[in-house]
Amino acid sequence: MKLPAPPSDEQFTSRLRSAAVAARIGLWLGICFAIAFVTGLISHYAQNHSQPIPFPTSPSWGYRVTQGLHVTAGTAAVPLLLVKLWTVYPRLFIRPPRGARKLAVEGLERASIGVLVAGAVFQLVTGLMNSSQWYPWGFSFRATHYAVGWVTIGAMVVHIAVKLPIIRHALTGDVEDTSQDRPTATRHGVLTRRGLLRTTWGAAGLAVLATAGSTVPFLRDVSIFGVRSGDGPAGVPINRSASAAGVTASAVSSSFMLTLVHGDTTTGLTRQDLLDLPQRTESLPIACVEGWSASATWTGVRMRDLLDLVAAPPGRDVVVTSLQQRGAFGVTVLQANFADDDRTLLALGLNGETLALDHGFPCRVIAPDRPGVLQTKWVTRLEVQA
Ligand SMILES: Nc1nc2c(c(=O)[nH]1)N[C@H]1C(S)=C(S)[C@@H](COP(=O)(O)O)O[C@H]1N2
Ligand SMILES: [Mo]
Repeated sequence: MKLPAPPSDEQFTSRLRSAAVAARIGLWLGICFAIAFVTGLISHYAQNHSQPIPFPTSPSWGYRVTQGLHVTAGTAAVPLLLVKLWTVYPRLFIRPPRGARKLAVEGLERASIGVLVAGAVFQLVTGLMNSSQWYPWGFSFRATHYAVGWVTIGAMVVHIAVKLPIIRHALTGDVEDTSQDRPTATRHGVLTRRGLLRTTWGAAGLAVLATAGSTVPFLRDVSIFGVRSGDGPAGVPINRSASAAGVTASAVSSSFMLTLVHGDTTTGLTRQDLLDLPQRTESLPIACVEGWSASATWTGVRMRDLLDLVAAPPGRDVVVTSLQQRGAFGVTVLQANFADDDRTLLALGLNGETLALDHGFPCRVIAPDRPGVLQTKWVTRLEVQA
């Protein structure tokens, strides 16, 4: 049996597959990846236990904006990447040059593009799967997405450097310019180059609208990708329910106690004890790493007031333990600057209602400018670190 021969680049004749088109889409793709990279670094840092430079607690909506941008930029990149790959993939089939040196240079360049494409596809696919809470893989999403982010950005910088002369020529010239096209790319189709670009911007714009809806309230109705943009108790979405976390029985148990620990000092508080302490109300968003966010008004005890009960000095990290036994979010670190911020609460109520079981009843952490994943629910123990 004879394998079919690979196509030759001459068989690809559409004049839409042009450097003039690829560079224009590539520019916006590059912008999206740069935004996703920078906001990704911020999110990764915000989730580190140890923060040599404290992550700021202001503005309270900072993480909401950076993480919303992260997921939106990634989603917008999906149609851009698909069209970009379509315009350039025939170049894969251009016959390799003769001569060892040229061949080596060409080989390296193609390898770097291979890394870039594989990395970009991996980031977009795992990112989208994560934001729809689908984790069929065995690896840590955060560590892998972070590492591949560096690799992808590195390969992107190499790619831009190598292609800079072509990019500059393409972007300063007219979109109809053909001077850098493959010789056979001359056939007119149903779309003009401008038409293809407009369609691509339209697709990216739709993707933005569809994701931004899970962050921007008035866009919520058009948000088909905003998986958890819908309602939960008190009008705030639920990330993981009490039953999924396996805490239903312990959370409603009459023997529930919040334990405060500082060195040798230990205090136990019931939910009624917490309600008897001075109550504060703060408007703070909950901003999930998966991109959705919601404004909310929380009522409860100021974290600093609780720490005062066990005579904890300022500047101490606090280890927060949840009733939740399984999963990675049962124990989190509330860094000192968050613990000491006046707006940080151990919330007992949400939007004027008693905190729902699924929102973390009997009590949960809510702090300004903090990744949702660290706003620990069903809190049972606060331990001040040395
Ligand atoms: N104990 C515990 N706390 C948790 C979680 C969890 O799975 N277990 N999920 C976190 C995540 S990822 C988010 S986004 C917020 C969501 O809070 P909500 O479900 O009240 O909206 O809770 C956080 N607190
Ligand atoms: Mo989350």
